[in-house]
Amino acid sequence: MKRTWTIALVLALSVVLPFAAFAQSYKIGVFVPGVVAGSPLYEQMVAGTERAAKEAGASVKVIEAGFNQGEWQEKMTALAATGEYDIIVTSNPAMPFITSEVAKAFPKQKFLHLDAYFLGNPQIYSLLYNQVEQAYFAGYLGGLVTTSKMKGANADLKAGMIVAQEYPALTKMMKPGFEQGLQAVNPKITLDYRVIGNWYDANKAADLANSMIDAGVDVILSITGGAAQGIIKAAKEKGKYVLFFDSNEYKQAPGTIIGCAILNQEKAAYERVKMAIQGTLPWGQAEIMSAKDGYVDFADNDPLYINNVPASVRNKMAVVVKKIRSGQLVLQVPQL
Ligand code: RBF
Repeated sequence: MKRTWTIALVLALSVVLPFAAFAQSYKIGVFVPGVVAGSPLYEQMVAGTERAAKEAGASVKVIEAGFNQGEWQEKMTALAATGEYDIIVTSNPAMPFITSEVAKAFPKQKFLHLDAYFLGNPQIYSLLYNQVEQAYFAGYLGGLVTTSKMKGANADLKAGMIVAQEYPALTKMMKPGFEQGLQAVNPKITLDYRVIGNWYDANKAADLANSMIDAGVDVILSITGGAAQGIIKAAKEKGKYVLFFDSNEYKQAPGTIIGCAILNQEKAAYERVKMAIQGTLPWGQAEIMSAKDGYVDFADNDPLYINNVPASVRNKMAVVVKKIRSGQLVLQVPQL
């Protein structure tokens, strides 16, 4: 009798254990090129990865590589060298240039890239967003605001854009997309464009914002990670407006942040990590996601948008948002 029970127990365990062991053993490393807090796309990457991992019983370790970009390759190499992670998830357009080098030394290591484009390496999968469309959303609203009778708007036809750093996705997609959106409202609108030089200096960002505002800018697009706090502060003090990028952040400064052009990176991270765990992610491929795919959007159903932006502006914005969301107006992603 005792023996029968032992055999039954061993049999039962031999069925259950391999599954538990499989799920437990799937390990994900998240390499954050910067810091998570204040960087909307990194926050979304971590949230989406953790959601997928939790569902599958996989583990996640988040490594913040900090702002010294010269150290990233060494830190990525060290992470891959542990051999512990089934996949390393990361985000930003510069990362494939690092991982494609690291991959040579660790041929079994897989790298899942969000917000990047790199085709043809079987160790690498990447997903890029159509940021021409994302920036066009911001530009069109910026154009409507600077030509409006809103309280903070003046007679000058000037919009601002403050960025942390220049890189091809920014100079070839975001800046032209923003300018096209502005000029679709009124071709006389000019752009005051400034570069901070890093992703954290909120004081310098505030100085740049103040100097723009003093020169007649009434609405500023910020693509500055953690430094955005300085722009928000300057705009709030002077009664001007901020357009935000990547996440819905109206609540940070209601009435000052009056438009959020967003990316659904949380969803992309969740879906792609889930596919990697299930073994269905197409390694070697690079995908581009646009507004009509649901990964690029404008946050227009938030009460903090509806209540702080007059209907006359929102109605005109809605026409363009509908066209881009439906794919009736498609803005092409250039060769980066
Ligand atoms: N975005 C952030 O929010 N925080 C960062 O620290 C950050 N670092 C970046 C570093 C490099 C080298 C590059 C190319 C981009 C970085 N981004 C960062 C920008 C991010 O990938 C994305 O382009 C913007 O957030 C606009 O969607």
